[in-house]
Amino acid sequence: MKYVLSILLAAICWQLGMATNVQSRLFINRGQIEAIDSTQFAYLAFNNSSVFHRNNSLIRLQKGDSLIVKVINNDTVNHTFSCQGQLPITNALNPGDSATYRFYFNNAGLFIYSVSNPLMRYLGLGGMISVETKSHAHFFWNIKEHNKAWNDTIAKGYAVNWANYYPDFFLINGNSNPKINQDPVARVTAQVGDTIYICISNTGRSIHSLHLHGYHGTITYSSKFPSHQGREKDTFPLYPMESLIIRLIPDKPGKYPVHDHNLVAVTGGNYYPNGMFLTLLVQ
Ligand SMILES: [Cu+2]
Repeated sequence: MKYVLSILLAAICWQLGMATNVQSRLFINRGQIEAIDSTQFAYLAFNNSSVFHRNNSLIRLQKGDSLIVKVINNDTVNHTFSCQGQLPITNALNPGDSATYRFYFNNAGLFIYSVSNPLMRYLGLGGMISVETKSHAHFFWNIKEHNKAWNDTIAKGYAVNWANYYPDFFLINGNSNPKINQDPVARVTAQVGDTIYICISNTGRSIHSLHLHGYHGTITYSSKFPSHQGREKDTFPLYPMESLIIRLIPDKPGKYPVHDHNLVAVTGGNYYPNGMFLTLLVQ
């Protein structure tokens, strides 16, 4: 009965356009990921279970919803959760500890959740929260880059000199080319005339400049440069911890590449193609 009532209430709220509580669980997991040359290296990710997965969980809500997120530290070191657009969190979670946070976003947009230690973010801990107002199709690109050897060095607690940082492994939602195209959250598929939104967060340490072939898109949101809203372009630089939303209305069918215009980012080690390289499929 209670279950039926809560479904009914949710349905009524939805009908009235009322806010709901979105619940999410984020486990901080430690694991290893594999590069195209089969080397394995240390990685951290926020996943919705205690099983390590290389892609951080994506959280989506409608503007007005509150987000109730339980963070479980399944790692071997302390972490302090952080979330853009919210007050700083001060309590660290010891290994095995968990805490529940309630967030409310006053504005629609794209926000990065992470941890306060940038080294741990570098190791992979950074995901996206999408606060939406539109019902159109949304695609999500969580972009990161790594120096594979440095991941192991940092994971073991050794220091690195960021002045000498040369990344050699590039990911969108935890995948590099060609696997990005197998991820329906990342791979844009649309019909001519559709309105779609491409939501991009740079959770890495380098600037990435993504180039859409075949189409121009309009920036509808930039977390770092609000004045860029309304610009219509085909190349979109993203600074570390910046998020962008691009509205695209494809005017012709075809399969068009999207890639990082910094060409090292379409390789993995010395392998090409790899890295941040996918296609848009418009029919
Ligand atoms: Cu290009």
